[in-house]
Amino acid sequence: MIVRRLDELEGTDRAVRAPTFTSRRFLLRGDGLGFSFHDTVLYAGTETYIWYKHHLEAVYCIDGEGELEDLDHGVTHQIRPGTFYALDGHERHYLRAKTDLRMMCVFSPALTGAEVHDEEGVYPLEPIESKATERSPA
Ligand code: 9YT
Repeated sequence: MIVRRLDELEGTDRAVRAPTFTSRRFLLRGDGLGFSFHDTVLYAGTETYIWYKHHLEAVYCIDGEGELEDLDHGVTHQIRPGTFYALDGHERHYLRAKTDLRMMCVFSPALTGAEVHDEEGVYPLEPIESKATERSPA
């Protein structure tokens, strides 16, 4: 059994920060479950372009307001707490956060934690060196 707490991930390489979001990885490929599990917060007022070419992802919003633009199908969905979406077609999409948007995410196959995120349509990530709630200047 694996038991982890969010505050234990802070300051480790499981907590990463990008210009538009921070992501805390509870499970990665090395944990051996076959999927990864992430607690991601997209920062208020930001837009993130994402294309997971090699992974499937399921996402559940637990806090905040935003929108998801599905570029492959030309549809925009509102996101609020309780909204779930699954990228079962590797859809290219934008995530826009009106407020801080907290999303619980599952990836299959599991992310290793060492992906080059440019290939996935997001910016390079860096380990968080202090608290996960701190942000770099926009
Ligand atoms: C909302 C969303 O797509 N989060 C993805 C997690 C992120 N790519 C990570 O952990 O690096």
